[in-house]
Amino acid sequence: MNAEMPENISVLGLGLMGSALAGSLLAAGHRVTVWNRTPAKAEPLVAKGATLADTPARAVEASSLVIVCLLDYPSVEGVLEQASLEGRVIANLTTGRPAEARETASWVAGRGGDYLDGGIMAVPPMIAQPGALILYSGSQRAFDRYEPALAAMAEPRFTGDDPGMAPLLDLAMLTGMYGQIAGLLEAAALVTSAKFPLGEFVESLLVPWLNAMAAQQPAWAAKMESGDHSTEVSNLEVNRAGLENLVRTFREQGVKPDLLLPMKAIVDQRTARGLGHEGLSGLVEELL
Ligand code: FVH
Repeated sequence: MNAEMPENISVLGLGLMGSALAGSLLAAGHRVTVWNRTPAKAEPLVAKGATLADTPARAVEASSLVIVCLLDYPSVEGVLEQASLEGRVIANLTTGRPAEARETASWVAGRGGDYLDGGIMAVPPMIAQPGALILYSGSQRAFDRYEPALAAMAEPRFTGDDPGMAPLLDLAMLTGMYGQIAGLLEAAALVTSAKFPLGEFVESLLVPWLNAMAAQQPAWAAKMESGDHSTEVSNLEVNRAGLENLVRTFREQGVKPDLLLPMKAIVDQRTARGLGHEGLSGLVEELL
């Protein structure tokens, strides 16, 4: 595939993710310069047409768009401080905290560069495949200029001019994922304790149930936004009794309910405040 507008793009960091990103840019027909602390990792990309820079300074000099994908933000600053950033767009796709993104954006601006922060919602094999998404925030001008090139890696979505927004949304999505994994782990332990075939439970019962529950989440979000936590379905009092039942069952089965206990505690807390008539959406108020 050839890019309609081939760009000069540099990629700093050729770990699993950086290599996948650089490979997708090459496959789309861009002129790609790469740099990595351990240069040997560049070999497969050089074989596909990438140019290897021997220093971060040379890599940044080669392109006006510089994609950075390193282990963490301290390594990003350690690498970028070796280069002149004047007139460059730095798209930092390293995972980090919103505060780190804002700090790095100011630091890059102080050195004459434009900054985009990115949150990659994909694992390396998903890069350039349907379903891969990268959230961006920071310089709208930089995003608009390079959106077609960024699209070679994954669907690019701009989320606002606060550089901290993309990493915050990235972490929020991971939070949803960890909640789901916590549920899977507890359910798997309970089912295993009863010697029911786990694969069958997950495939034929749990996944369809979770999909049905997930479909209700936009309606829950609307309730959280409006502050109207009334419900005609199952109020907190009903859920409090349900969780009590659940935790007792776990203990009777000899399984630890440790990942469920924080949920039970927050339901108990809100119910004790006389809000047992509300729906589960009201629990967000306890967290804010
Ligand atoms: N892999 C994944 O599934 C996730 C998906 C979501 C986003 N993450 C984030 O992407 C960043 C890089 O992850 P990665 O998978 O490429 O990680 P590694 O394969 O371990 O490569 C790390 C690269 O960072 C270089 N590096 C580490 N420390 C330094 C340093 N002090 N100075 C310069 N470079 C450094 C390392 O270089 P080398 O070890 O090859 O010499 C690799 O290029 C990360 O933020 C994930 O959270 C991936």
